[in-house]
Amino acid sequence: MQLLRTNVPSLRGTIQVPGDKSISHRAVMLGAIANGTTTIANFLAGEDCLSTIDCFRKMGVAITQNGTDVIVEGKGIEGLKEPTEILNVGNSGTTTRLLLGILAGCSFHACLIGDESIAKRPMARVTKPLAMMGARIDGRDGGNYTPLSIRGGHLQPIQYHSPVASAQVKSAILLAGLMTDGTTTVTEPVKSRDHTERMVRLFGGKVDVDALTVSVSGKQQLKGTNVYVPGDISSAAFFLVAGAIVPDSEIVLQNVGLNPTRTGILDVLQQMGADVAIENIRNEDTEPIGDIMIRTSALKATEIGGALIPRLIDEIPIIALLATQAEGTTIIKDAAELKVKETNRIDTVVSELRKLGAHIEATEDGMIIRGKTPLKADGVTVDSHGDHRIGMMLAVAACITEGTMSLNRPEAIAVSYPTFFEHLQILSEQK
Ligand code: SPQ
Repeated sequence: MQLLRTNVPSLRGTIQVPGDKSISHRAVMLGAIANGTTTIANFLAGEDCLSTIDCFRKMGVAITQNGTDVIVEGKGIEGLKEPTEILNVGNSGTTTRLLLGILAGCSFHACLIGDESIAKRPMARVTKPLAMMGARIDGRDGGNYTPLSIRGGHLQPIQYHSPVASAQVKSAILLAGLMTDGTTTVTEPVKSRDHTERMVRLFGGKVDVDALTVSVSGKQQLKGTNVYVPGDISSAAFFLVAGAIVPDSEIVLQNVGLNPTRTGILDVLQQMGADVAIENIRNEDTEPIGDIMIRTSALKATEIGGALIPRLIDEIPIIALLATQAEGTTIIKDAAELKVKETNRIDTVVSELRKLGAHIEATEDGMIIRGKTPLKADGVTVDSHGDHRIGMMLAVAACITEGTMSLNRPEAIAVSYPTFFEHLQILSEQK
């Protein structure tokens, strides 16, 4: 349990948020199946990405991690070894699903296990298409839940129409596709984040993209390379919202990843009238990076749905808080995927923000928030429910809350942003 700082007078200063979680996972995974050495700079040394490193070490890959610097000695696409231990994915959905894609192409047996939250997250969305390609996968509920066991190898390419816009589904199939003899394609209903596609190209591979369809051919040889991981826009989002709603604030976030499949939060801030500016855009051919400045401003409600949702899916908890401080009714729809994240994020956002007096209700595929509402707490205990994004949202909520409040299970935040409370402290100390 941690006492949170409430009623913060202002947040001012410049910080660099840690490296992008999605890109850090992929850099280790592609580094492991590439030939030769990969160096990764600004790696996210959060618990999720450390789980990915641990799983690949158990398959014989030499990986040196020194803070945010990582060196992966790639074994080539057929060089992974059958693990003698169970692979523990911890709290990480990305590790579980992308790893299954790679294991589907390996002619050996492996077992995967994770924490309590992972045990509730649906895996059939990847185990079904991977089984269609030829992998033998079993687990609870016919291979839908961990613990899972997989025996891969001899895969056939597929043409797969995914029922959900999910980068994890797309990536698992594309990674398996790299280990077939033909061309694998994945078509999504709406475009999801494209870090896997960009990173396969960075490792010298070929990926074709035609609107919502992505194709890879098998047996490509990937070459080890140098990867610089941009700051995580999903982590930056907490300070973007804090800068917009805490009085008298001005925050600069340097080196933030600006991949257009991830920048929905910036569109929403602009739609709601926030004072936000993007500067110094660079590195546009691989993963674009820039600096973002945000100041306190008056906000108006908005509607969020459709193709915007995959571009901000992980930011919805903090956007819900933002909406409590906007004039009018904000509607978030088409976001039923929130129910299968680390927690059911529709339920956890609504129940926790209500404890602070927010006018928020759950719908089948999102939420409705009426603002502007002053938040109040009288010794209230809020709960991350073991979900990093819920924990950080509540710590930002505390900054604009009158009274006193504590956070249960704050340790969940280390999954994606181990220095979150340090950064909050730095910004609240500057005048
Ligand atoms: O890795 P995990 O646990 O699934 O993490 C989350 C998060 O909030 O950090 C989701 F809970 O991010 C996912 C994201 O929601 C990371 C991700 C990726 O790196 O490919 C893609 C998204 O999931 P999905 O299911 O839409 O593909």
